[in-house]
Amino acid sequence: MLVSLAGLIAQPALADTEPFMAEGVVRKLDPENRKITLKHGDIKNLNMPGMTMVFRLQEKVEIDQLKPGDKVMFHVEKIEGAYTITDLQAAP
Ligand SMILES: [Cu+2]
Repeated sequence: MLVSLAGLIAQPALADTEPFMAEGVVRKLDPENRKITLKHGDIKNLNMPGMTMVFRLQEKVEIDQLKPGDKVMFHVEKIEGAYTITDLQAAP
């Protein structure tokens, strides 16, 4: 009883509902084309290993405060065939 309860609590209950935030470092900013190049860690919701690549930015995502070298946390989804960042925050 206690063991199974502990097992339940240990499960990442929010994993299916909370968007996965990947880690990244800004390499290049292209605000005119709404694109950003990031060196990123594992993106678990896309089964993507770490690499450096270009992402599209959803309209609401602001990058005005960013500069190359900044660490960020971000959520990306494949939208209309393009890897699109839907949420991006400066990493603590
Ligand atoms: Cu990638």
